[in-house]
Amino acid sequence: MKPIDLRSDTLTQPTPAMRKAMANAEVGDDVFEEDPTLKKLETLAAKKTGKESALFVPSGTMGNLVSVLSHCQRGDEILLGDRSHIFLHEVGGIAALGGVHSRIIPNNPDGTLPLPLLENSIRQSDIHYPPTRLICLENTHNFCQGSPLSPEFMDSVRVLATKYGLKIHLDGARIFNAAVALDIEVETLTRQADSVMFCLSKGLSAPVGSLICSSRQFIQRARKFRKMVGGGMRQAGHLAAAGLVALENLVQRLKDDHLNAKTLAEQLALIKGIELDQTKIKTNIIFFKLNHPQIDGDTFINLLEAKSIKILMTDPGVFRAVLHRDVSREQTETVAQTIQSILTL
Ligand code: TLP
Repeated sequence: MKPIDLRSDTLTQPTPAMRKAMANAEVGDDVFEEDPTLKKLETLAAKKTGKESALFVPSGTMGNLVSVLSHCQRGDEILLGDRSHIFLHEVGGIAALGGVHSRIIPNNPDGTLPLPLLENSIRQSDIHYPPTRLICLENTHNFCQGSPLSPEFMDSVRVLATKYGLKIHLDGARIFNAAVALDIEVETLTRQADSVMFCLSKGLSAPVGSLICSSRQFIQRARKFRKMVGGGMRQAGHLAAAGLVALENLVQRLKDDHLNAKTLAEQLALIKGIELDQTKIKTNIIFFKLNHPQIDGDTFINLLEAKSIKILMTDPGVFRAVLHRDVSREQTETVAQTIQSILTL
């Protein structure tokens, strides 16, 4: 039996329409900037985020790295949340490869950053200090229950950034989930950022790829850094073709994933041994804690695997389930029932 795999929305398989578009894509050499399909995708991405220009990169991690490299010099400091993907899950690339210093600020549970603390963390000019250059935000905020950040929060950070001459980079790996959850245009969430990275290979189901969107000048710099880190691609239009299908046809269906997440969260919250605040579930990501006298985290994962269900343990006793296109409404019910039966053994 094919497992119900809730470990991530990165697991989504390309749709039949994507496979067809990929096979038939008109392509060229993108290092020579001659791939028509890739150019079409970059133009569409720039339009959707309200930016002048865009650059296709193989992954979200490379997108964030290249963006930070394009904003910062070695020795610069950036401000970012302690639960942010860039800080937690990108192998410290910005420090290792860019010499960029991270100043972390505890995220609020909804993924925002406390504004007074953010402001206090901006360095004064002093011989002892690295210069603060950039604020990084994440929307939706993966490790804060997939929370969408509001345009109002983005506006407040913009005010601060402008006051102190800082730039804003937005890790918008799941920015389309945020826009769909808030029922607003993506542009409303990206206009305050100087650069934004979003992913095609998560809930949008494309097999590969992310985009960096920003000003023409920034994208020129980013193109050079992408080449430096080995991300210059050749007939990448085959990949871009799937991305076009994603942006044109698969955005609105993210609502189904959000609805499934809400339903699953409601059911899980009723199960004894599970700690979950279902009111916090706004998109496709659910985090919950296990609090059971006999079953520890590893045992729980193994019992679920034995029933062909996969979820991630992100910390001891803390689990993440991500809803996506390859998990149906019926399967979410199976998941809830299975967890209930495991925990009432
Ligand atoms: N996140 C992955 C894991 O790395 C945790 C996942 O399964 O959620 N920004 C955010 C907010 C992300 O969630 C991710 C991937 C990335 C960047 C990096 O994207 P990729 O995996 O394409 O490098």
